[in-house]
Amino acid sequence: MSEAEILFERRGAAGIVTLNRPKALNAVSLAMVHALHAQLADWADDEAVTRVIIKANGERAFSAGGDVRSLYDLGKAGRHKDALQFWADEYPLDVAIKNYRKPYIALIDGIAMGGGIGISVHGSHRVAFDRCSFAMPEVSIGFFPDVGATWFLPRMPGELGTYCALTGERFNSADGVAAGLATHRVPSARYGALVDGLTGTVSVDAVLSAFSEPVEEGPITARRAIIDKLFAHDSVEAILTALNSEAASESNNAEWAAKTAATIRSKSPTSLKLSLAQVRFGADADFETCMRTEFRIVSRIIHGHDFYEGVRSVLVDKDNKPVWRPTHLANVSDAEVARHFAPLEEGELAL
Ligand code: QUE
Repeated sequence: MSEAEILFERRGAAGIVTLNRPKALNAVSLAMVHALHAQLADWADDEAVTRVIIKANGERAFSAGGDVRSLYDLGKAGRHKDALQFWADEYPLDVAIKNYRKPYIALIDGIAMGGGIGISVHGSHRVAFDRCSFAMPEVSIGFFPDVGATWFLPRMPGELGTYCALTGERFNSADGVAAGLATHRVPSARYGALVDGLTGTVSVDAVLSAFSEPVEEGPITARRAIIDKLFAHDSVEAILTALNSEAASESNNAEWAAKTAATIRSKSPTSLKLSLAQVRFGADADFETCMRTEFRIVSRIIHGHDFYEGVRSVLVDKDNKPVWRPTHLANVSDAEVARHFAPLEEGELAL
């Protein structure tokens, strides 16, 4: 690494990880995946370290996801195997965090999307500060909600996970706690004091309880009843039909339903159908099955069209005018969805 993209230090009883790529919104690179996984393994066996804290440098982001632009370049250059290595190494890191035997505390005070959620939400403790903005926006870039979303989305209350996957909408700190993305809510003014508290020997739960504040109702949670009703369907088309009829009604959710339907219609049809299938599949699957399934999906998606078109429109040309292929939901067959979930001929995810 040229400048260290990720920093490690021990302070008191804590191993502290600091994401240090603020100009790239701390997007997770392959080097960061390797360094973090190795450091977690070291600290697991280090008796002086009783807890791990992960935080980020920069004002705007905890972590805006994976290094999607590099993966786009590799795929475009025909180097699919090299691209796949990123996810082959990232997903086992997410598993290691989920199975970590010491408290793993993510301090989130900014954007946490995609891969950034992967290195936070699977930890035992996740603190949402004032500037928190959680999202799984992969349907916007022709990708799919990965890093364990197959596991955590169906475990959100009601249909919040389905809503999160299909709209890519941002959850603020209040909605993040309600959805289970975060476990605690702490004001940003107390960030430094919380870090100091967590480096001592007082138990992590006791420190977090002392700093935590009650959570108000967030804008998404305020729509829980209608989200649960309209997003319960098992096809994207049926969800859109339900949103459209709500939009045509006299209800005070009509305007919201129209906007939400328009948001979903702008996303990759293939990504939408994959996402809904993941959320339904993951409800009854264990974590490692979910991660293996995601590796199957990504192994197919990098040979498709929409990932490149999505990244082009959002991150390369920034015209936000993707031309998806297929263009319409009706042209994404069940067989095409099933093909993404099917066992790999070779090279299943090694866990
Ligand atoms: C949807 C996404 C991502 C996104 C934008 C979307 C995503 C991602 C990034 C991103 C942002 C800034 C960076 C970077 C990546 O943006 O997954 O490297 O510097 O990683 O609409 O899924």
